[in-house]
Amino acid sequence: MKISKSNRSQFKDHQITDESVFNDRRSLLKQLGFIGASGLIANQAQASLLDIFKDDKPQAKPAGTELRPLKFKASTLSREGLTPEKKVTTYNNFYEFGTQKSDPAQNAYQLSIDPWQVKVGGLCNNAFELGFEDLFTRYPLEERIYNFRCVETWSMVVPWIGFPLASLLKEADPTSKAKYVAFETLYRPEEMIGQKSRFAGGGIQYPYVEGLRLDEAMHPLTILAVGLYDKSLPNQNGAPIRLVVPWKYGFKCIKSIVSIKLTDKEPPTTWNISAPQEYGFYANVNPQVDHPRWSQAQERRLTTGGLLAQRYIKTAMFNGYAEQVASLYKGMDLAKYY
Ligand SMILES: Nc1nc2c(c(=O)[nH]1)N[C@H]1C(S)=C(S)[C@@H](COP(=O)(O)O)O[C@H]1N2
Ligand SMILES: [Mo]
Repeated sequence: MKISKSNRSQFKDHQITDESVFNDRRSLLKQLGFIGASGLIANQAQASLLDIFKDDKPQAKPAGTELRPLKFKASTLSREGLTPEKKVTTYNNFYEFGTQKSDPAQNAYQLSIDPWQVKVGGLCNNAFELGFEDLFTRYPLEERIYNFRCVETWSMVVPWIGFPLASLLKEADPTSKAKYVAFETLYRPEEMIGQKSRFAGGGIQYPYVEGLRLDEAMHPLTILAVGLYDKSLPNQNGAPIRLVVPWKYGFKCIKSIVSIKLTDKEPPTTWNISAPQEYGFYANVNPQVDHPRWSQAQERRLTTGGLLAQRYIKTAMFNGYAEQVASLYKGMDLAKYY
């Protein structure tokens, strides 16, 4: 997310070096207006074009992340078009383990997730705690196949396993004063190099914090995920429990949660603290409201595992979930409340 205009465009991450694909990619970049229609590329431009193909190689599954099969009710949606598991688990944003997409898969094995404790409290009648085992057994698990759209413009389709956040909040029984829900990630610098070193952690504030309005949190599409692709979450994807709000940009989906608190005030959120002009509290996916440094009109969908492992598609309002969630924002100026 710390992308400077000059040399780190959102199209930096490609896994392809094959020349035929390179040509394909060139025509795509041309369509997008990245290179001149003449097809002539100046040396410097060519160098930076080559640069955008170089990283993003899949990493080997790290030792130390023990995944377990989960019992869940399978989704009835088609599994066609899912982003491959390997991509989902090796191309990550989790700044606690470094700022490069490949860093979390390499470093997150250092996080110990069992035992784990999630505190649920604040403005509610029934504060409680969940231990590691509770995360997988307290509420019935179901699979949810969701579009996942990062504010940086890449996107995936992920088969999550989890339970509605509403199930947990109903158990907490919010008081009438509760208007928001505040979330917090684990703070454990001994195991998280990004928390230990400001440089490794990209200079953001830790612990990572996020928040939702109570009605957003209670919405049936909002889940707490404990798994993906039939198994418990790999550490790099936010083990043992993370938030998934499919109509919002990915940074709302806070990972490795230890605290869920009902509040009466809008909670501070990490990326909003870091760059308030760029990242708002709402962060609803909206192709009409551009990021100050790039357009949000389209996205790079990471698809099959082949050479052409991505394609550019139009970004949909509320990430394709407008029918279900647009009513939450009736009458709100979405350019102001971005
Ligand atoms: N604690 C924490 N949660 C986080 C982040 C992070 O850096 N730290 N990154 C966010 C961002 S920007 C995105 S896009 C998603 C990425 O989730 P994924 O790696 O499972 O695809 O996690 C979000 N949750
Ligand atoms: Mo993101």
